[in-house]
Amino acid sequence: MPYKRITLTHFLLEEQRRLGGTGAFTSLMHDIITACKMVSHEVNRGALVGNHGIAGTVNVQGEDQKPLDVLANDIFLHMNALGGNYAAMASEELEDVHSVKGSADGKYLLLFDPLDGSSNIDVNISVGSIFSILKLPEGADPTSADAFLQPGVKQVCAGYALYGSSTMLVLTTGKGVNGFTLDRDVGMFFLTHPDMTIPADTKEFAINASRARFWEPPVKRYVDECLAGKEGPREKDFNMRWIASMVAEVHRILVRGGVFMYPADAENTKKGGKLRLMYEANPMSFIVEQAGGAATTGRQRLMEVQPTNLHQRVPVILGSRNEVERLEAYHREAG
Ligand code: P6P
Repeated sequence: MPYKRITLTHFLLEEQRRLGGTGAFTSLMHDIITACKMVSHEVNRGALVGNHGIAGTVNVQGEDQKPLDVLANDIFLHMNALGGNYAAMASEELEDVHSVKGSADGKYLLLFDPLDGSSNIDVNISVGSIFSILKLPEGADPTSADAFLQPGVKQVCAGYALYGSSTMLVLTTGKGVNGFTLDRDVGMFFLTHPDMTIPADTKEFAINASRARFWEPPVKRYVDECLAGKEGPREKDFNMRWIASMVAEVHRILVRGGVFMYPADAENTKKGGKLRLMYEANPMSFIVEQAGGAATTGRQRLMEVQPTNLHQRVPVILGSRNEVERLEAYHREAG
């Protein structure tokens, strides 16, 4: 019955009542929800309004910005400042911390990748927004990046919006993972994927196989065993996926299991890896762990990495728990 559906706003209010919250959290989530709806609208208009191509600017990562990268970043900065809940924000698209004017009592810090996978925009493949919320530490200076340098276990909330065949918002506040689908006609997200859980085993792995020549031995061993199929040591056939959009990969894993790998390799190890710890790896690790999966650098639980830099990169292996643990064992055996 469509009219028995629960909106995301109702879901958050129920959470607030259950946890005895003050409403600040519900209010700050509302601003993120609005930002995601606005980005979804812009992504879906695509080439009709000149949102393809490049913006002619380069971000702090040294990557060509797409018009939608810039627009999504501006939307997140503006919409999330209005509620006065955040003392400061950090974005993949900004070198430094973005202080929020006039939010003297802001208790939270927001970190986000406003449009992850944006190289897929022009070819109409799913992209997403990733966000992570930390508490502003007591007495910390919100204008300093140091206030943000907290390990992933300190996150109070993490989520992503996936701009795919439907727009979904997937969220955890540390009590499991729930997925919501945007009903454009009503303009609301409705609960469609309650209590998302990742199967512990899988037959599907995701890695950019064009980097095989750079892989470390434990990763090469794992992938070779998957490719060996039934006749190999795993005694089952595997499937491979690579979308080059982390949000889409993680969502597939939440829905049907799998393992996603962007490991350290001979080419990226000097930079620390490819993906960013604070606003890609940490929020996705929180979500994956809350759904019963696991997330590691290969040598350490990702959410226990102590950050040293706002934009630091990190190796990422996450997904079905038994597969991630197998990869960790291979890293240990390799020494
Ligand atoms: P590659 C997108 O740029 C991203 O940060 C992730 O979303 C994605 O998983 C990865 O990089 C893709 O990297 O090297 O395959 O283009």
